[in-house]
Amino acid sequence: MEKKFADILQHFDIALDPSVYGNGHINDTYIVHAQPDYILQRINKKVFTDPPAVMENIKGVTEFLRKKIEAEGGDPDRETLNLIPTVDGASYYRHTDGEYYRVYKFVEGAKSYDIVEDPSQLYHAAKAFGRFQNMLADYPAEKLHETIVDFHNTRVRYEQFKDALNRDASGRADTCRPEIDFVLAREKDAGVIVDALADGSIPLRVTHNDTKLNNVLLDEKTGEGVCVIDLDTVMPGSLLYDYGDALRFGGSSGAEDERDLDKIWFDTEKFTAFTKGFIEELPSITDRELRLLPFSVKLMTLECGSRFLADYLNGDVYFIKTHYPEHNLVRARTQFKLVKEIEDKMDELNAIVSEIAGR
Ligand code: ADP
Ligand code: GN1
Ligand code: MG
Repeated sequence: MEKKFADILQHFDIALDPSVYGNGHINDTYIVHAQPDYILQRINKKVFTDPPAVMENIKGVTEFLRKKIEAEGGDPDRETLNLIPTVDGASYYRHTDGEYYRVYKFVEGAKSYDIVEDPSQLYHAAKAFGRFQNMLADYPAEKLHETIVDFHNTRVRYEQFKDALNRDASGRADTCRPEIDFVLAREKDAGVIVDALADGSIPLRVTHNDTKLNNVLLDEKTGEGVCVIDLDTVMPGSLLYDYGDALRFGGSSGAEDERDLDKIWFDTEKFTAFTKGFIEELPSITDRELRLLPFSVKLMTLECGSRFLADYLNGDVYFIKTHYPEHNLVRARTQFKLVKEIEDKMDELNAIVSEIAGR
């Protein structure tokens, strides 16, 4: 084993070899095969500039969830992430390399998916995200650090995109004029959800904020949702962020980085499955939130595409896990294709929501 990992794991009282694991864009994840297995993660401190604050949130949230799951007769070792403390009782270890490491129990018998194989996966993912939000409904929001400021503030995101365009640090703007114009033409959408939160017409809730399908583990046998993971961005937000972001990813016919745009469309069957599961678990959803559900999918998809495009213009400094030079541009293109599709299908999507909700 590389000496560094041996040093780090010894602080968690683990003496085994880790190997690279998973397909997250942000942290570096390793699996440690043991009895039981563990997940070791290096926190991306460029993205999360205050890792101790991230860990305080995760410790608070996972302990809170554990108690709720125990009270409901669930299995707290599988239905929430569980941090393994260091031998000193801390929730993370800061190595002499200046990096922050954490260890979780590996959730056994469950899997995350990078591509939706069947709409029923979305139904089960939606129920898991809905339950997650329900369980955190009475979490003291004031205890949460804002781990990435303005994470889903789409107006700020729009300004960040324009800054990236004006700087054009990579000199790539000329290679993506149609994509740039696509974002600029949609400025008016940026304020819709932030304004509704600000004027109180939709409630502020404790939300996950990064609900892509590979951030929920589904049971390998039953297909049911087991555990919501990737809790770095749990913060106060809107239910629409979680719903919209999940369908941005899960409602697509293909991979986030599919190069052939003919293979990318927005799948109403997947939309229906997710919407059904989400509303079943969150009957308290307000009328205003309900009316904004389809729009939120468009806006979260536009936000994500703008972030990929801004990062392409910035020279791949945030989404650094690229496999070829245009990778972030390719990712942006799939998002914009989906935005266009969602715009074209908006009436149909609104009708599906009304039908499912019965209001
Ligand atoms: P990132 O922030 O980089 O997306 P994640 O926390 O989502 O990192 O972890 C990356 C992947 O590792 C997940 O998509 C999942 O497949 C796997 N994973 C993470 N934590 C666990 C866990 N406790 N048990 C099983 N698999 C996990
Ligand atoms: C990142 O960490 P991961 O891979 O689950 C990103 C999300 C994006 C997503 C796009 C903290 O999610 O906001 O929507 O990539 N997470 C962060 O795939 O920026
Ligand atoms: Mg993840």
